[in-house]
Amino acid sequence: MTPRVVIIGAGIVGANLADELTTRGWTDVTVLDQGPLPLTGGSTSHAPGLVFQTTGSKTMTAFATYTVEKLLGLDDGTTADGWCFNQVGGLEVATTPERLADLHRKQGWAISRGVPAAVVDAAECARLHPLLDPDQVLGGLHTPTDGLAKAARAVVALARRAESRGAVFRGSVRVTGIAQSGGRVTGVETADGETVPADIVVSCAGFWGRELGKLVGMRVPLLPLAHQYARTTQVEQLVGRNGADARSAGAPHGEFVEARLPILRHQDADLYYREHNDCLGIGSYAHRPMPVSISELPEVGDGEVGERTQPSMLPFTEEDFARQWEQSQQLLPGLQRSKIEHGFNGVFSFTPDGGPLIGESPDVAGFWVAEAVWVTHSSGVARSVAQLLVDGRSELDLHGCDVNRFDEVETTDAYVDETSQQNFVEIYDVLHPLQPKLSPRGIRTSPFHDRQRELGAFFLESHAWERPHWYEANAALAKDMPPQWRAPSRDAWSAMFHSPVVAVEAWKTRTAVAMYDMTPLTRLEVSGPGACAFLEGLTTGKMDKSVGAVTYTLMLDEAGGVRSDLTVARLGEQLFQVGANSHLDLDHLRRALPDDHSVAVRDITGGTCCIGVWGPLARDLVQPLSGEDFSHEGLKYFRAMSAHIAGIPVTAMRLSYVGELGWEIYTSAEYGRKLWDVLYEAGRPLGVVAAGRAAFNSLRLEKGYRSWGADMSTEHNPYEAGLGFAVRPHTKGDFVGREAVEKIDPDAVTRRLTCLTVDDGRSVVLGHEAVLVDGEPAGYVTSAAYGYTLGTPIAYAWLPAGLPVGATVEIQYFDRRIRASVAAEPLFDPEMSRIRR
Ligand code: FAD
Ligand code: THG
Repeated sequence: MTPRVVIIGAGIVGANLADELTTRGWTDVTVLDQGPLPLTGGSTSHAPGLVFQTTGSKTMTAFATYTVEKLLGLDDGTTADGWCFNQVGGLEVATTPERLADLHRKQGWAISRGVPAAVVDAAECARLHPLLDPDQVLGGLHTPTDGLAKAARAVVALARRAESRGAVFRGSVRVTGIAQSGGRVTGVETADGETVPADIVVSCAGFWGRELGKLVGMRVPLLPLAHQYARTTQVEQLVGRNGADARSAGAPHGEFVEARLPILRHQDADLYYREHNDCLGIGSYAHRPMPVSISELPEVGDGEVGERTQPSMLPFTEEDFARQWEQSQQLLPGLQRSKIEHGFNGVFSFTPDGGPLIGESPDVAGFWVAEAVWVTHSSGVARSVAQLLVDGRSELDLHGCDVNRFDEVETTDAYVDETSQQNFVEIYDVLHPLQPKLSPRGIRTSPFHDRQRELGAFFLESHAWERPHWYEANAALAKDMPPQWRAPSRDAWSAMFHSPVVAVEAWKTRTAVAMYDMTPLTRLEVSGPGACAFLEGLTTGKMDKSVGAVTYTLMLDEAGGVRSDLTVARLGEQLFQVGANSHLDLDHLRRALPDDHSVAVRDITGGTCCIGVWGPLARDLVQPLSGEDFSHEGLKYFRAMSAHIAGIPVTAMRLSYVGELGWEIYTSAEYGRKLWDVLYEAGRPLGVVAAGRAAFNSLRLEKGYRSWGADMSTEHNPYEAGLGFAVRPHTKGDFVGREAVEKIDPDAVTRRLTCLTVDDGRSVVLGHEAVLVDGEPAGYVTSAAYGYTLGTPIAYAWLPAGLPVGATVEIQYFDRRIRASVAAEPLFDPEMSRIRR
């Protein structure tokens, strides 16, 4: 007996999920939709189905690649027009040099993920897509495996396959409630008063997701927005090329295709194009964001079949399209003899960070969501959800997709509405990896914020926190900085959101002392009689140590993938403070809590603050302010103690992500500003500086410290990630992932997180670039920075194991190939002489 699953929504996501679950033998699946089947009136019903596979996210690309593969294989072959994917290729054109450069960057993402792609010149663009005026474009990115998904047909084919294995699809059934008992779902309630029993409910309700979430008190952070799609009248050049009368031996699927030209993106004008037989479809993101209120949508199913109103199709607002039509005629001159035949404003979902929403409600067990998913990613998302349900884990790293990745403030309607609209506006923009939101800003500030502003902090934003990236005040110190600390000048791209001041902050940290605001680091308190055993069961290290011990440890999943890396400080017999990576860690710990109430977990980030005081003079700064013993013996490396600093109660933890002597000094929020002032004043004679994230990131890479999410994730085991030292099964009992990691031979891994230094000593890369070995794509950069202490740019990259120290590789940076060498790590202070003294 497999669990009874009810899927809400028979769009491309729900249908794919029914297919993926039944393939895995979970056959008790019921799919309910408020609309009629198969065209329910949701976003899928009219989706033009362009599938461009490559984005900045490796996981999203993998989702898309699987969608292509799966839909290509979905042709049941019984009819000439049974195909579900028309692999016409994708072409993204550049009309500005910035865009052309960005397409080179994208080409690197593609090839590092096994998607063939090439940047081609204007003539080749016009050869691939003869409607293009080559004089309008500078070049383009051609991705031959992209194409058109026939989404509505795929829904039918997937439903048929799932039904053949036992799934049931029911149309015109509106879900109005979720039945629960003891914190678990037991079924769904319908508008007709029926209760359909369920052990697991998966909401695949698309842009209705927020409404469905409300039924269980879950905030689903998405915003429905309308997006314009228009169809032209007949385009002369297309007549006779496609459709039933175009019987070409080369037709990819049977004889009837609607399109042969590559799908086309003109991102500098926020436009995209596809053929519909001898007409062209045009999509526009150029207009103002048009948020949609669910209550104002037309009801499903009014009117005749064929012209039935679809709630996801709103009337076309012609005035919003006028300029885009002109731009289209300019790019594709053949359109000058055509008109807009009709159009609509179609509704689909946007989210605060552009990612989809996958995962289980934190409060109601068995209530899952898979929403804000494009057709492009639908099969991949469904596969991952099926893996989560059936196997307990997804092969792909989902941290950027998890519905629980947001802190509470990021799920409020005000935040979701504003950030999602901003994502609509920016959808085709060339975005720098560090580019911050302009708004909303200033939501979360540490108690040091006013002081940071006085010092000229340049802030970037993360999870609604303002985080100083560097401080302009330190520019005045540059004149005293020895020349070897000065970094070579950067190219324009890597110089964005960067300042030469960062060198000063790195120099001062390594030679004097610096203060780092660590407040935004997620801090959790785990307490209660069961706390120690609870943490033992979830981590790879020994937790049952003396009070005052701090442990760097990993949380693994069942397969040994790295779920997170944590610092765990035992502050009392039954009290632990956990330094975590994100809200996902809180979510994970909460789910794992024992039922007997012997453990409590809470997020204490908000009420507390932290300053990292690090550098060779850190002890000279802190000791005179305190009656407690901050000597090497008095508070050893990786130990914590309560202390007073100038009368302020603090917790000091002796550890340092930048690899220097010093402490993370925690206090509650109300003392924060005083603590900052006291330390800053006492540090003046020692040359203390406030230092920001940019120096922090550089120094931690010199020291070889990993950043979870960027450098490693659940896709990697600890040995591959260079974190085997934190796995200590001989010190403890059972823990999640133990069995899996014990089977791994640390010396036999096939890939490794590898430290590279750039040979020319000056080219700085930013992360996500492809890495080539012997000219072939072999991996990708995770994190990178200029290393000021060493005078070389550093990049960490996933690469095949076995590359010897000194081996040469190439990093593809835009259209350049930058030579780099495999280096022994850590690059800085491998003897730990800076920290242990
Ligand atoms: P839907 O197809 O909307 O399915 C959700 C279903 O849930 C609906 O059928 C709805 O009736 C049902 N439902 C909701 N509430 C309830 C309830 N209470 N009870 C029962 N059932 C309920 N994506 C691409 O990848 N490429 C493109 O080129 C592309 N172009 C687009 C162009 C336009 C104009 C639009 C509007 C969208 C486009 N998209 C594109 C996005 C894509 O269409 C959607 O992201 C995708 O179809 C969403 O699929 P879904 O299954 O999540 O949602
Ligand atoms: N501070 C605190 N908690 C954290 C971080 C932090 N939690 C999340 C993240 N950062 C964890 N990452 C690291 C990475 C490396 C170290 C600490 C936190 C570190 N490693 C030593 C090393 O590898 O040499 C520890 C070795 C050991 O186990 O003794 O210091 O910044 N509070």
